[in-house]
Amino acid sequence: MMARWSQLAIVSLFIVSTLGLAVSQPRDGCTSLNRRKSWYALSKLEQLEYIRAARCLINHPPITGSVEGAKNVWDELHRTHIWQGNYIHYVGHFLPWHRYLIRAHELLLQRLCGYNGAQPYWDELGDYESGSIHEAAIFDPVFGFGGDGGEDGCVQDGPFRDLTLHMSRESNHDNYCLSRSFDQQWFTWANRSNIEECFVVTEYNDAWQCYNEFPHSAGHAVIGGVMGDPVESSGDPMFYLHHAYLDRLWWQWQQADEANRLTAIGGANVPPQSILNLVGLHGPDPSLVDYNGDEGDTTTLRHILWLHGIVPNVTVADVLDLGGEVICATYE
Ligand SMILES: *[C@@H]1O[C@H](CO)[C@@H](O)[C@H](O)[C@H]1NC(C)=O
Ligand SMILES: *[C@@H]1O[C@H](CO)[C@@H](O)[C@H](O)[C@H]1NC(C)=O
Ligand SMILES: [Cu+2]
Repeated sequence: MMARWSQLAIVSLFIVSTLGLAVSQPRDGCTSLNRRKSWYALSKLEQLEYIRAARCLINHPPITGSVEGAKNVWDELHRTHIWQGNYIHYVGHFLPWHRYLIRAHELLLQRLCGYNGAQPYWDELGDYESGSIHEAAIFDPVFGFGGDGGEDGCVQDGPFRDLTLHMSRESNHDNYCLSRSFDQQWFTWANRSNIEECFVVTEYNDAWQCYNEFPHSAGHAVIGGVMGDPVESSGDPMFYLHHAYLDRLWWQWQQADEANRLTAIGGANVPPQSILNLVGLHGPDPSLVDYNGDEGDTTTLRHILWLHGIVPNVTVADVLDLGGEVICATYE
């Protein structure tokens, strides 16, 4: 099932020696950048504070009033990813949509839960190069997200071991545990050469597919369980640290040619049927096909990013500059 994540091999003969530094300047209406750091760059107190805020979302009453069955804000966030799961993946707006979802999550932590920090990311390359997924400190039961699933698949320890998920592909009234199934073999996908191959791709429409394939798939597949499901994966709090990591890679790519890549977009809006079949997704819900503001099956700057009213609608153009008003962030 993990192999489902692997698609569209992009092979490059180029290797670069440096991935560049992800630093951005605040622009427009963004006055104070959210400084997003590696989990491992946070102090122990900052780690505990993030976990407190993440747990707060799980205990916070729903805010939209429009997600049927939602018992808390976590359910609402989970649902927006599930509901649109068939057409925010394997499409040109894959990276922008997830960038905005990360921002929404960061804003909710700050506004609803008094979190003063920024969204951290999981340094997957660092953990891959230093050893086994089973040893990675980000899965610490106290200063991390708890570890692997047990015999029943459910996470056994840490701050999210009691997390009950209510949203699934089938229902808004489900009850299932946060599961994981660590599998070291997929961690190789997180390797440096896979990242370097994507970094040297010049066209956005090739680059997003490259990042999607191995750097993105690695984190989902190596954790497995809920994270191993393309649609339900956002039920695991690790999802946001994984996607922030991916977003940082994309931002590094954008920064390598800011003159062109702060407006670079493209790709299909509707995933090819062959991929939908392979990953177990189905075609777009007809009621939502026209939701995105594009005139045809190509993602443009006008494409609407919609998060179920959790945060206001924005367009792809609004999120391409990480230091702009909407995202207002930098990666360290
Ligand atoms: C990196 O992973 C790819 C598979 O995604 C593999 O083909 C390649 O050999 C790996 N490279 C290294 C240096 O481990
Ligand atoms: C946001 O976008 C969605 C999808 O296009 C649309 O259904 C909804 O009405 C929009 N919301 C607002 C407030 O414009
Ligand atoms: Cu996703």
